[in-house]
Amino acid sequence: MEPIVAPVTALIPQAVGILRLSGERLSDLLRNLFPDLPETLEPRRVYRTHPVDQGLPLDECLLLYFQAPHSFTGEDVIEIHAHGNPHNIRRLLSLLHQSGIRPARPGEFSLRAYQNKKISLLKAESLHRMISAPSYADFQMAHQHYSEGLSHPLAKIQDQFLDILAMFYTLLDHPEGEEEDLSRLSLESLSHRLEELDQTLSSQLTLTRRTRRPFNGFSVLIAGFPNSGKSSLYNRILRDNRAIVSPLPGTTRDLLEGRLSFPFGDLVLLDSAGIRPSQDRIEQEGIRKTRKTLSHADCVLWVASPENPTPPEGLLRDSPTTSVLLLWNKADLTSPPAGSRYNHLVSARTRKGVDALVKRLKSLAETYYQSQRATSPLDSDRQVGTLKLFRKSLSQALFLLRSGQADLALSALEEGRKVLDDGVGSLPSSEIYDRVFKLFCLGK
Ligand SMILES: Nc1nc2c(ncn2[C@@H]2O[C@H](COP(=O)(O)OP(=O)(O)O)[C@@H](O)[C@H]2O)c(=O)[nH]1
Ligand SMILES: [Mg+2]
Repeated sequence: MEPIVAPVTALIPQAVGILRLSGERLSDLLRNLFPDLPETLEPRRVYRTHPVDQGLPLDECLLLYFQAPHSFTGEDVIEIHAHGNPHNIRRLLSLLHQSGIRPARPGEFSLRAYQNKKISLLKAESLHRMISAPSYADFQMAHQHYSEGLSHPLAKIQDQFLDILAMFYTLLDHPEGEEEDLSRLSLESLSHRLEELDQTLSSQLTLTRRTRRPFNGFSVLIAGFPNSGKSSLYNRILRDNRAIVSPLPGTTRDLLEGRLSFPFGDLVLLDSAGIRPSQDRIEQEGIRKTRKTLSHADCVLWVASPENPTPPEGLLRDSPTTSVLLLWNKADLTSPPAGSRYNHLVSARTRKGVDALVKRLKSLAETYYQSQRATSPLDSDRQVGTLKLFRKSLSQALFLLRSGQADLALSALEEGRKVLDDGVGSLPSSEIYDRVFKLFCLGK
């Protein structure tokens, strides 16, 4: 396949930056840039090498070679370890492009691994989840799916289903009229097993819905009226100046996302557009997103301030999946009205109360991750879609079976088999990149 290259490490100042290359004729294409490499590279060897551009030494690198098919992608793969200055890495990338090695798309290495049958579709998705897992426990579960293909929930369901399908075929093969009672009994037990499978699907989907929240981690939404100090608080909690703070209402329009990483898992902090009637189309869209996120976030911090002391009636709902904390901000200016019930008094300006708030959030996040520990959800939305579609065929088959139409029930199950086959690993190649690999990170 066409040679490709991508940085595996982020383009930030760091000790080592790694580039990954895959495809045909790699060592020929590298000859000009790395003239001190031997004519033929030995597989699984590390070379110390000095890239040059028009006689000018560029850097000192380590180079590793994996020969096809014994590599991640199944093609020839080369990894170059250079000094991790982002400008250096960009320069090497650009010279590699000039040598005829094009930039890889995100996820393209994994796509090739899949196309060359080095990993299954499920494995590819487990790998993606391993990389983006918001906690170590989640990483471990994804790794379990990755390393033991059969323990993957989708593969287990497929296994269970194929057993039932085989049982159905055996029953239908039974000559008509013979041992009718047995046949009727067996059809009943078949329905029973399909019902059990449907139950498994239902709990798997509920479990996944609960654990795969939209923000990949314990999410905390900062919401409130405009100018209450949401963006200031966001910056304070993240100890960063990412969100624009201004006395003009309507400054924050999109959801901003920041992460705090704790040993037990990540906390995803979201800054949002203040809720108010607005004529501005972009601001309206921001407010629509905020309202939607109010019910999806794991925790909502409602920020009130002297300008707007009362939270809106009915907008905030404490539910088993979303906890609400009421904050009084700008405590450096005034105290909340007597009798009001705020969980925390803070001042984003002086930082007063912010540490106590972070402590509270940390403890909520820890509880969240503890309750997720024993679960093994699906790895992707695509897998969720597969199960939902499969469940439709299953319900249809059950309905037909109960109304005595065994042949039609079998066709419905065959439909279901196709859906599962696709889900587990045989998507049409034209769709595969967009549906699976596009979401992966660069260099993977
Ligand atoms: N005195 C005081 N002013 C604050 C505090 N937090 C924010 N502000 C000010 O309130 C205004 C709005 O802040 P901003 O964070 O942009 O509010 P947002 O619209 O809710 O995101 C800015 O002028 C901030 O400097 C605070 O704790 N005390
Ligand atoms: Mg703001």
